[in-house]
Amino acid sequence: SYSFPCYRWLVGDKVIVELREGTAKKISDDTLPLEISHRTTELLERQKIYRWLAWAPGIPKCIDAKSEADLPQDARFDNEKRSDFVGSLQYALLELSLKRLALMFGKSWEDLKDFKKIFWTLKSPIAEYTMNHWKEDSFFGYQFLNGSNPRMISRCKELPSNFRVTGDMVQSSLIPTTTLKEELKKGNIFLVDQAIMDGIPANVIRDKAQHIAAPLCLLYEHPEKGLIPIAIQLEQKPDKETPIFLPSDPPLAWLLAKMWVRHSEFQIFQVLSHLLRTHLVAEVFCVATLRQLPAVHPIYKLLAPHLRYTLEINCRSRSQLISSEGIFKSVVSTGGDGLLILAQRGYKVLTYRSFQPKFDFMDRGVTKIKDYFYRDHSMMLWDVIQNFVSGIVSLYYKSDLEVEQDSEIQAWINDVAVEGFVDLPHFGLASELKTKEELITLLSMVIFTSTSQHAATNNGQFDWCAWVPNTPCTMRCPPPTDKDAVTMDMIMDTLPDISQSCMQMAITWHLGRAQPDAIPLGQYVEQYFTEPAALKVIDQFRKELKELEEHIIAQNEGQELPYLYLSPSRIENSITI
Ligand code: OYP
Repeated sequence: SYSFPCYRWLVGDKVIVELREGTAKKISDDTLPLEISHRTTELLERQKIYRWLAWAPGIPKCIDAKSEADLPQDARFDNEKRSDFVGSLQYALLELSLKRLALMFGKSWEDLKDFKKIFWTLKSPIAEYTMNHWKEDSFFGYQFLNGSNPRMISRCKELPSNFRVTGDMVQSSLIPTTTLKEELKKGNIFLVDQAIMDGIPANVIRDKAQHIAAPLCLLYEHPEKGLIPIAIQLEQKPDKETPIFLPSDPPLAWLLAKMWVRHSEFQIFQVLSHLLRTHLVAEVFCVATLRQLPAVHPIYKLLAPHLRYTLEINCRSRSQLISSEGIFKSVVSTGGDGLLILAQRGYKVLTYRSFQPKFDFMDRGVTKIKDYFYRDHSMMLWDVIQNFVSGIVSLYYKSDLEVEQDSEIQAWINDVAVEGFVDLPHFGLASELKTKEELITLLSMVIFTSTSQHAATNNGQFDWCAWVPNTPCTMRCPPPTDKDAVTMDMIMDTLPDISQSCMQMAITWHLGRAQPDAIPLGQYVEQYFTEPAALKVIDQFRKELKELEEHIIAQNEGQELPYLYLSPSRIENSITI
């Protein structure tokens, strides 16, 4: 069975979709009037079934469906996937014996070690590592490079005017022979600025107001300790009393300041990096592809396997996760109005450029920072994917002119740029494709985003979030203003309550665990292409992925904290979860 229609067959004067042996064809390659009219008929039919919907203003458009039940059969999970998906969250709650704990609304844990009570059946080696090391500054720093949200950190050349750190404050964190000024110049100072959280309305859960802050965190690439935080401010607009938290502060104050940064990370990670930048972006290409490219088109055949199940998972997340009564509303601080406002802010500043790893790392000034495995693996994966895309595109397009004259491809890019990414003048993606190179870059971005980037953000979420104090999904008290007044009771009343912690654990497991029916990157189980030249390009792609796999495995051997989210065998071929 195929997810999306894939063959076309001529029987007398009838065309039967689903059953066509043979070669991919652009519109200019089809010569028989019947073939050409079939392309049109097929697209008209598809455009009736797959329609754009603005689910909310100011975010990408999506598929017009009230729930997954409205989707055509071709876009649905198969039975195995469906029962696994539905069963897995139930299983997590049961298995953790969270059922009873999950009902403890509003009840705080008594001590940090109590979080262990939900941490005994479902575990992962990195989640356990997190539990044992989460308080360490270098572990905190490491997560900005190789955690689930590895794109927040930028080189800091000059301190922002609203972040009043002085050289004296941070001197004791630096090696003695240097100064903050000198390190800023040398490029060893980095900034995580969570300004986008500023003023986001916080959720109210069971009548209790939750809290949100918009921290700034300064980091230093220490020659021995690696990347470490050296100063944290929890507000964007400081007044005289706004503290700057430092590693030399009372330990609980410093720990709580770091938790506030990690709490903002959770929101930005889930709503912007994960939902917006992978799920919703991939959906735009999915809808445009189904509406504008007939099944016989080479670019349809190239993309279809990378778009499998994305419509259904996104429908489920709109109806159960981010809806007004969904899981976000019941346990996350940006649930309610906040998450849409946050997504709209993130959408406004999206750039096509930032989806291309090379530019992303250059623009953030992080091309030299050490042990940035996410960066290194992303760059290698991009090259392998681009090589593959280039091989396929070159089989079907002999010149730039052939791209420019492919009316179906032009309708496709127009649908993407004008309909999907509606009202996004600064996105930087033109509504026409003029060259092979532009087409290759765009298709590489689509495949990279729906495979590698999704894996890098999604697959580690249990590892980094299962130990709830390391990445809290909500905060129940306002940020501290007096460093000397931070107590353990205050921390416990701030962190997620028992029931919220259970949900965080269960959902991140549900989404982050390896999917039982996963098809790994480059495995084309459903054979869309049949011609030998295309199969050869696919073979080469697999070969290069295998070499990359071996490289990554070798690099990680014996590492205490391995980075395996981007090893090709663990990357799914499309966004299915
Ligand atoms: C859809 O199975 C999805 O009924 C997950 O999300 C969970 C449900 C529905 C509901 C549970 C069920 C699929 C795909 C996605 C995405 C991006 C955002 C992820 C946010 C995760 C938030 C975790 C919250 C922890 C408290």
